[in-house]
Amino acid sequence: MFTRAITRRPSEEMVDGLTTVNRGKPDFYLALRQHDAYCQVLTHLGLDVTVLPAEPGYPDCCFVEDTAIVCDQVAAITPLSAPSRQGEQQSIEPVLAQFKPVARIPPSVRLEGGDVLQVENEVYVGLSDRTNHDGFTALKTVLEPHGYRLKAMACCPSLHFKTDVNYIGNQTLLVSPCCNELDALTHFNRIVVEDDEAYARNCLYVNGTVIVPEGFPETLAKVRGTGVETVVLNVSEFEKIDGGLTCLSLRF
Ligand code: CIR
Repeated sequence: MFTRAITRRPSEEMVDGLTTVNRGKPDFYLALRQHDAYCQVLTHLGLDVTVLPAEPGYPDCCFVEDTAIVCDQVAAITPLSAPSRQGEQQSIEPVLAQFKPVARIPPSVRLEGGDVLQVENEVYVGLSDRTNHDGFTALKTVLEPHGYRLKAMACCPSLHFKTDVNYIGNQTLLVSPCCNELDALTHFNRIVVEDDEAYARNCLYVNGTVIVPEGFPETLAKVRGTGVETVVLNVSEFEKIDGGLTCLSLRF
């Protein structure tokens, strides 16, 4: 069970956030309302939500998931790989330090939280443009002494591993067709989300409820078919800069 979350308000500069999609610029004021609704849902699901102010100079600052990997015993602060994002982690560290011991992943490696999928004590680290094998090894050094088992995963060509694979409870993953082939995931029940609803592979599981992005009816039906509770949230403005539901918070 999670008891806390950290989020950060989008910055007005989010209109210049990094993106690989062609959906136009985000509407900042609509993004603020969507962010409020997101925080309210987390609160409703029982989390004590710390909402940090936007960080000027960092258009992608609302995607706090990338700045740290938070486990029960420790939080690993990432160096962030995208040059325009390096430095976002500095203001997250003291906030996490209120709750956990923190360890810093060295800046010589590449590691972002969006590449790290945690299911109980199993930690899957996708190797992507943002996370390399040295980043995996550095995280392993921090987490293994606490009983976590880490596996490096070949990433399908997406921004982050969790663009393609997410846990929705009951030993079940949402996966892309490509990640459905990964041997290390075959012990999970797997629900394949086809490319026409690719964005909905990034659902967020919180304390027995799955938050599903609005506008993806097939995925919603598949998730509901597992019997889990669902909440649907519109995060269209974050989608425009490659951000999904998991990216918008750190949960622990
Ligand atoms: C980026 O490219 O870094 C942001 N525009 C999106 C980050 C999404 N984060 C995530 O998937 N964990």
